[in-house]
Amino acid sequence: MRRIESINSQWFFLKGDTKNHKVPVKVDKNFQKVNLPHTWNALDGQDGGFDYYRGVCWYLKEIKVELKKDEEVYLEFPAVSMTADVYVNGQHIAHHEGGFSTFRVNVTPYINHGKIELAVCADNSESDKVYPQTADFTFFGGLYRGVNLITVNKSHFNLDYFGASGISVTPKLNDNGSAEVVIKSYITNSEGCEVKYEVAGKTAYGETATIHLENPHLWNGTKDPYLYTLTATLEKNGKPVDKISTHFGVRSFKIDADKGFILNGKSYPLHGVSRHQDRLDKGWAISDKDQEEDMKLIAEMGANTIRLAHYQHSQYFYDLCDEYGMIVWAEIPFISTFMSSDEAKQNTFSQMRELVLQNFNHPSIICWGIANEITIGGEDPKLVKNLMELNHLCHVLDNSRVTTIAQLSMLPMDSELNKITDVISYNHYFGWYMGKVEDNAKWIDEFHKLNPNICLGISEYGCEGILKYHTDEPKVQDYSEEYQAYYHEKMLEIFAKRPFLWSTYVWNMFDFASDMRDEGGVKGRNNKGLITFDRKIKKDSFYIYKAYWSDEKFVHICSKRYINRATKKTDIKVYSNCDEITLFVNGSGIATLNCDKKVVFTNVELKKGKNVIKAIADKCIDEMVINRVDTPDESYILKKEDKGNSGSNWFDTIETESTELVFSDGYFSIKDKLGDIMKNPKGNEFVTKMIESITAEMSLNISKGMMAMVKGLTLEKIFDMAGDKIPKKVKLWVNSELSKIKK
Ligand code: ADA
Repeated sequence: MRRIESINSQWFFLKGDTKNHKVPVKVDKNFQKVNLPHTWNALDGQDGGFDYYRGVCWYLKEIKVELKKDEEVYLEFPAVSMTADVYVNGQHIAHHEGGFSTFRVNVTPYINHGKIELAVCADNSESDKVYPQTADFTFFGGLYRGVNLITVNKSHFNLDYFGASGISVTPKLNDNGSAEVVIKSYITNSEGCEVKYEVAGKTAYGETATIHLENPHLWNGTKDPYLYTLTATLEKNGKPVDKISTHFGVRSFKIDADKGFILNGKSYPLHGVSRHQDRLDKGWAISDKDQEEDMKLIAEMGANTIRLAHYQHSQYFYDLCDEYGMIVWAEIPFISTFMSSDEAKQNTFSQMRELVLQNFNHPSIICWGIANEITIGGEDPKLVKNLMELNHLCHVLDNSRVTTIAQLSMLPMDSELNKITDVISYNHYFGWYMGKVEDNAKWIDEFHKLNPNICLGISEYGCEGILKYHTDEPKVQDYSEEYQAYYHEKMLEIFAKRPFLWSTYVWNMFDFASDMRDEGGVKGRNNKGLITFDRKIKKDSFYIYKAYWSDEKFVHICSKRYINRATKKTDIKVYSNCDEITLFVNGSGIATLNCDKKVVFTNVELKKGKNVIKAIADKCIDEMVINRVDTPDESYILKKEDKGNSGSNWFDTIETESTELVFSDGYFSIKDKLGDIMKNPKGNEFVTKMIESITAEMSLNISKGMMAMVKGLTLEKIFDMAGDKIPKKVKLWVNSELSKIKK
């Protein structure tokens, strides 16, 4: 019978490559001892500067293998970032591209005197054929999900097919409420073998079998995530030689352009969050306990769906989603930068094949996401073809789920790209990168009117919230905890009135590492999380979601970290799912107000010095301390230098005589891609200075990495994205300056 052993302790790790990329056979002083899961970027991948080590590293281990008669042994890699080469006893035996999926290698032929000398070369350097190419997150390198040794009989459930489990289960719910469970298993060395399935007291035989469930207990989202366990036993000449089991759930779903998401025949509005798999000081090398903590926090808030962005997450997390009843959007990292080569296209196919085949049995997963903001660099016909083929592949591999895509906010509403996948979604940041939060409502309504038959979701929305910044007057891009909370209040109001949206996903549940970033005085981090990177602090915005989505009673006083206030009176905002809240200030009850998710006690008087504020509802209580001071506490306001604002009024200094955009052959214009202009030395000089001035004027920090992401865009598109923040005269001036530079 199969034995699975995790071989995570006592590896030898070499940061960097060997001379001439020679496979290391001996451990020398340059190696260090590490345990898996491991990444070499745990610290440099989160500290900013876009300078984390991206390259080759080596992992060595001697593994003792004891095989009984008729046994074989596999190494299982649940993920190696980003590409892997596996060597045994110095011989190259496997190559894998893509940093998020499982692959296995049969190492039986290489056993030498009861052991194998294993060397794994992991490489997260920039690649022109493996996705992701560029994206707003750190690509942590390493054996970050550990390694397993699987010993099996020569006859076994297949381990060689795209990392899949060797068994697929497709439950189909009939109209009369009964279900057929179609099971397929894949056997290696099947002569003389028979497969026996057992589930819910029923037994069936054959590589393919169907089990009828007369009255199935449904997997019904967070309300009742009931899971069946199917056991498959492989018998050879009447004796069991291999055994595996898998969970599955019986459910049906539909997505309707008007009614939204329907689970098991009933409306089930999807509201949730996106999750990245990293955390503070660990990068992607996280533990099962870390994953459980993530899930508990998401469940506490009352989300019922998770977009597992932007790549395949660990099996353990999909299992947790099944158990908690989360509806899951699973995707591959076909993100931001399109690579037009055939090799790169094949990589999208292989990552998708692995995602679908490895995760086929999870009832939580309802859609395969084929790409994210992939039109940043424009709409190349080759890109359209790649997307269509990828979409087709998903349907060939799995006709029980739908396909989706996360579109760039700027993608025109009538784009052909909205007709490829079964359902679509848009990433929108109105109220953060551009425009006002209210613009989201306008955009959604217009889209729905124009495309009444397209199922629309919002795959990303969010804004930064940094715990040290506070204000009484929240404004776009002030990075305060208060603006973030206000923004999410508005988004929830907008969604509540638009039940046709098939799903909505906050970007993001947790702050995450993006070494290229430098925003709001925090280097290397995207601060759009509702919870901090270390998972320790729930920001105010977490609680407005809890008020909308959770039945677990609570009260939460907002702006608790805004301790020092220089006003005699202040407003106290409370988020709660209780109906009535009483506020106490320094021991006296000052008012009891009705609460509908949120209530504001206005003009609450503060005495000098310490004030204790309590909010009470039913059995719930929350407390805060405000310190009334004489002068405003400057530390609550983001400093101009941290924003990258030079204080210049550069826009005012621009003078141009052009009154219209002129384009001449052989000369640059704003219709050229940023990257192309920058390849020309004069163009590069002009554009670099121009971008520096514009970003300073607009209080933005744009790092090298961010530049890399937009280099495929024309300047015209970049200006469009900035909307009316960049005056027309600036566009005219930039175009006329470019028109003086010969191509
Ligand atoms: C994009 C992208 C995300 C995310 C976001 C942001 O929409 O899809 O990966 O990082 O931008 O925060 O700007």
